[in-house]
Amino acid sequence: MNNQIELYGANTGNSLRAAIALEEARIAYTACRLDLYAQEHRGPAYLALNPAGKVPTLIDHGTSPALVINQSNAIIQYADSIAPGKLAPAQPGPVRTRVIDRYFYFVTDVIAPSHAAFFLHQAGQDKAAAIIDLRVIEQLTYAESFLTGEFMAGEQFSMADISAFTIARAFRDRLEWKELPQLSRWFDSVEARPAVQRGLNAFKDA
Ligand SMILES: N[C@@H](CCC(=O)N[C@@H](CS)C(=O)NCC(=O)O)C(=O)O
Repeated sequence: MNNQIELYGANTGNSLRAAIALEEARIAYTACRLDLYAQEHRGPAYLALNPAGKVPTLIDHGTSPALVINQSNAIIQYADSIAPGKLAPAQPGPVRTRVIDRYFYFVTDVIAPSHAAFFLHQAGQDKAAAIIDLRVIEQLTYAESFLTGEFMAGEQFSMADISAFTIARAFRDRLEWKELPQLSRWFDSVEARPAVQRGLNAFKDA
């Protein structure tokens, strides 16, 4: 272990969201890649850290006892708490509140239903999954109206951009980009950020 923080994950939206947050917050960490196909997330060692057998999981060995976080969005909140000002304005106030507001829009109105559609699809309920996916696309399309500034919640990159980017990336082949000039501009600029690229590569196959 090189760093006091380890991030266990795989090449999935939830893991990448956590990795991008750590990169953008400039928090040193060691990425520990799990092979989901080989069921590494279902082995006893990992289940002891995350009994649900899901990725990601963050361990901070710098606390006593070591802190274990199992939710990607809680990892983003933790990154914000230990590196204030990088993922949202450090001071309470209207700008920070707008960041949180937009962040939760993507978490609850876009990412959560997309997970539900994924499970419906896996259960063979393709018609129901398609209805929810359509709703996800509508909600992403609506985000065009958020982009009156450079980023999702104004002029500063924030956790709202991280939650928005990972789900927009998952739906990139299904969005009408030509009708979404602001979203298109925003997506390209977020994707080009060095920290975002490092996060996207955190769990790539060796
Ligand atoms: N709410 C959790 C969801 C975690 C989750 O569902 N992870 C998926 C990958 S995106 C997973 O581990 N799937 C493997 C499995 O269920 O076997 C979070 O945001 O971290």
